[in-house]
Amino acid sequence: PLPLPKTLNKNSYPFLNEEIATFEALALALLPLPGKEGICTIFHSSGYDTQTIVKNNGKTEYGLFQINNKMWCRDNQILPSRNICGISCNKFLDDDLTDDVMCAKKILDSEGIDYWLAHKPLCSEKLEQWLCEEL
Ligand SMILES: [Ca+2]
Repeated sequence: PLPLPKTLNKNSYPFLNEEIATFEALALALLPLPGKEGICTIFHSSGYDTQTIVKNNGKTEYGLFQINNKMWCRDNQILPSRNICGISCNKFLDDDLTDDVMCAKKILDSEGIDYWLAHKPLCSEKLEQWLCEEL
């Protein structure tokens, strides 16, 4: 599991269990957004499952952050990849999130939060629905 960053005060999230608190910490560490939007975006992208692989429009997206093989990582598909993160896509399916977070930060810097298509419709405009699920 990812260590909690120093800035996270777990007492602020008494309703979150250990696992969710870790993802909340991850979202806080990763996304330049309030934590709930970040964790909501990750949930709707991969369901918190690091083994998620989705084929989408000729691209394949890997792992927790659904990082694609067209721009960011390289897999054994025929399509050439720009492989901006310089990494094998399989590295986004393991339990070590360090490389995932590094690549996701590059994506954020380059494309912004809109890379994650779930963010706008589900975690920005309709964030209240997400908050309700925790009651
Ligand atoms: Ca990894």
